[in-house]
Amino acid sequence: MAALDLVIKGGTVATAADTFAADVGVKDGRIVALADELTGAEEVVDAKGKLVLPGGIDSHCHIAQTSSSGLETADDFESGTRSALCGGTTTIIPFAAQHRGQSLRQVVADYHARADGRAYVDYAFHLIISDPTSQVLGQELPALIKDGYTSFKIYLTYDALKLDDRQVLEVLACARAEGAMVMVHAENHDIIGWLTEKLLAAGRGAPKYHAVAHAAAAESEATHRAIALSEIADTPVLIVHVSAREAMAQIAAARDRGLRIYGETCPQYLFLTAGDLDRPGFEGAKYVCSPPPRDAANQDHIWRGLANGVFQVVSSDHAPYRYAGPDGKQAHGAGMPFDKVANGVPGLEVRLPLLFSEGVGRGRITLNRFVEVAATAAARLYGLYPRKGTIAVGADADIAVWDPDKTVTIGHEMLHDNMDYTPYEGRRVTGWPVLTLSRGRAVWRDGEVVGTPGQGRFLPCGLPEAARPLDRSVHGFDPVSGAAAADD
Ligand code: DUC
Ligand code: ZN
Ligand code: ZN
Repeated sequence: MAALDLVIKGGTVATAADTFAADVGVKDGRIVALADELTGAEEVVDAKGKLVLPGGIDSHCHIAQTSSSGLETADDFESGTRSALCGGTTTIIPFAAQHRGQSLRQVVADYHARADGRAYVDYAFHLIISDPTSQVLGQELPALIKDGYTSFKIYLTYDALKLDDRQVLEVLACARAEGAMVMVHAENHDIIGWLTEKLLAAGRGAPKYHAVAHAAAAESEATHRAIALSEIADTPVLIVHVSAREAMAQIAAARDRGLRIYGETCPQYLFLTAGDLDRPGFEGAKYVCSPPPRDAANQDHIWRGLANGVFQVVSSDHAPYRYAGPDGKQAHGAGMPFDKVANGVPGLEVRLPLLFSEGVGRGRITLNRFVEVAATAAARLYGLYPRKGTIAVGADADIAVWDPDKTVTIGHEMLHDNMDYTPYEGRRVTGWPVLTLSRGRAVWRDGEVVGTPGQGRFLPCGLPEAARPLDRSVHGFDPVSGAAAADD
């Protein structure tokens, strides 16, 4: 019997830290050897001229999710993970979303039922907490965190999801006590509501006004507030889907002060602008997402934040609502005002090719930084490292072999999700994975899906080091434990 199941031979391996020439040996779904020359494998993949990278982790995507307004996403665990693997992503972390009144335990069971037997690649769950009752925070959440659901998202906007500041503090206190990571959707609800009312009263309901209602100031105010609440509770937070310079500046300033504030951005803020919401007819609805894309100057700032470390992670925020159909952008009818248009854009499959092409290819970020924001950082932030997110002995053999010279013109018909459009139609990219392995099994090879639905497994997450409090009292009193602070 061969000592190795598979050797990836002659490629250039890149991790978040290093780039080096090595053969990669795989046995029983894990990486077991990295060496100049490996022999004795059942299968050999020739990776000469190719990059051998950790499979991507998409740590923010909406799959088989019921939105707060009752719409179902177009992608389920089969189509979502299929689309992911074709673009080199081997782990996804979607959401188990609580609606008010629901037991979190029941929500988790429900989302497992949606995923069971369907996924091509491995997955974990973040929780969405919209109803932080004493039962949820005192019992359900601590027990779920121990079971491997160690991150949750909270919202500062949307009627059905929004928490007030006091509720946020309670959630943060629970996260701190249990060691979980809190993700925050930071937009000021009342600013958006007020602007929306005024815009609609003035007859300005076209999709482009979505970007006016969701003003950059609404995002930066809420980001500032989330950071203040994080500091009060001494609990790190991760601000998701940051779109604009102003919110980015809040994160940078907090990090300069030594706070554990993390930032995520997404392809829509690097590649789209508010101008896309002004496409003819109702086409702009395809680009409605929150926060909205801004302008070219903001794109430049976001790229800089990626290069200089303000942002730790790039996720797709894949929120797939078709343009047509009963659960799509026009669910409330064609030409509906922007506040009735489902929020979100797809991007699971093209996240990494876009970022590689425009980031690494154009010298905006290094190859190692690409690996970090595409995979490694998410593994660390959400308690999956070092099993996922790197190429190292002992890690799962989740690997994408990239042809850095392959050019592809993105078009909806070549993608593998269940959508009826892509916001990146016609965009030409250079660099695409030619082979994707999930725990050592090929799932994508030379442009064909070769995996099987159901081979992906649920990943319980550990407690992330990144979620640890600073234990730095600024108040002389610890409001979470009730104790006088050590330096009091
Ligand atoms: N927030 C998300 O994270 N995704 C889609 C829409 C939204 O508001
Ligand atoms: Zn959000
Ligand atoms: Zn999202």
